[in-house]
Amino acid sequence: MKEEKMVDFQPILNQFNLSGSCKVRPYGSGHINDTFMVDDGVSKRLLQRINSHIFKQVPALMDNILKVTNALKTKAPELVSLELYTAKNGSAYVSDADGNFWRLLRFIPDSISYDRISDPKLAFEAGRVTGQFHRLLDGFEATTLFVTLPNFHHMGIRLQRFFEAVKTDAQHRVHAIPELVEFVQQRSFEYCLIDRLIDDGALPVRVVHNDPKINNILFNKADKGICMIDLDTLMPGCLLHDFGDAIRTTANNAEEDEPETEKVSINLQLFEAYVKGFLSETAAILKPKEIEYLAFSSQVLTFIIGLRFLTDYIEGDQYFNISFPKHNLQRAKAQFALVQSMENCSKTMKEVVMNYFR
Ligand code: ADP
Ligand code: GN1
Ligand code: MG
Repeated sequence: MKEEKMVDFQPILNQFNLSGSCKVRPYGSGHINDTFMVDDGVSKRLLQRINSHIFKQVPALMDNILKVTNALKTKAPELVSLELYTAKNGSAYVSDADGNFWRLLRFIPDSISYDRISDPKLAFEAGRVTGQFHRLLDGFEATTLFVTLPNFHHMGIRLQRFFEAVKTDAQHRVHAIPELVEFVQQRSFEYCLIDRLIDDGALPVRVVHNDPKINNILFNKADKGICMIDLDTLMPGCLLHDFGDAIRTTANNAEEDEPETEKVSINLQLFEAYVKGFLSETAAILKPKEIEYLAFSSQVLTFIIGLRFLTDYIEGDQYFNISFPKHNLQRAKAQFALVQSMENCSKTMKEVVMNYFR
């Protein structure tokens, strides 16, 4: 848990031409940045402190966001997408006296984000919005984007870091979790399959969001998906990473950090609805290997996020924002329970995808 120093918002707001009399309050439930709602009595905006421990190259990160949002606007001007305010210095971000970077976002009006859903209509919309993002950016030269977090979804490298953390065991936490270490060991070869396909050049390089969890999609009050937000991890990459990570949170019968792991399982109805929404936009652009491994990617991404939560727990909770001491451990257990459930349903999940193409 972070020890917070009080923020003096006045000098930051000044740099965006906003008066210090705005009301500012914490907003949202993201694990990485700090988000604040800024209300001047007329309009609402979102001010975000970009996590500089994680994002070392903020100018390049912001440039990625501008490139992609501009491309989306050009392709589909009628659609809503993330919009940044320009500061007095002409840039889309400013810094404060402590060297933190801040940006100001247009608050998309009447929008809602969910940490968890249970309505197939919302799952369909989440799939449709994510698929639309991929369809619109198909053909965008992804390699022009900066690689903000190298090897973000590289399983081999995540596993290596995990096993190093287990060996070092700096916080003396490993003795209590042998079954989790074994869970990882048993799957470490199988779940490197997407790495191997990428290394073999079997999957196209696309613009990938890399963090399309349900909380990073906005909906309107009529349950229509509006757009994807939280674009910090836009990078050249593999579409399977977006599909798999989205399923992890969209089609889970429980919360990401559910303490009672027996409640965690894949919801096949939500899975099917997401698949339908996603493929309604992407069926024509997907390559055969992407289709073949779409369902499997759900297992891989759930496993890798569980692995990251567990590594962070073992290393002493340096990365993800947590709300209580064993939060990362609880998250990892819940993710691994979901992996197990997906493994049990893997044949059905693949059939759901393949049925769409029959
Ligand atoms: P984090 O990286 O910490 O997850 P996000 O960019 O996802 O930060 O923002 C945190 C939350 O703020 C989101 O989950 C969403 O609820 C809300 N949010 C972010 N951007 C917007 C926006 N442009 N309009 C409305 N709500 C937003
Ligand atoms: C983080 O920022 P947020 O909460 O949307 C993380 C993702 C994880 C996710 C798990 C930059 O996403 O990779 O999947 O938590 N973002 C980063 O909930 O590491
Ligand atoms: Mg987020």
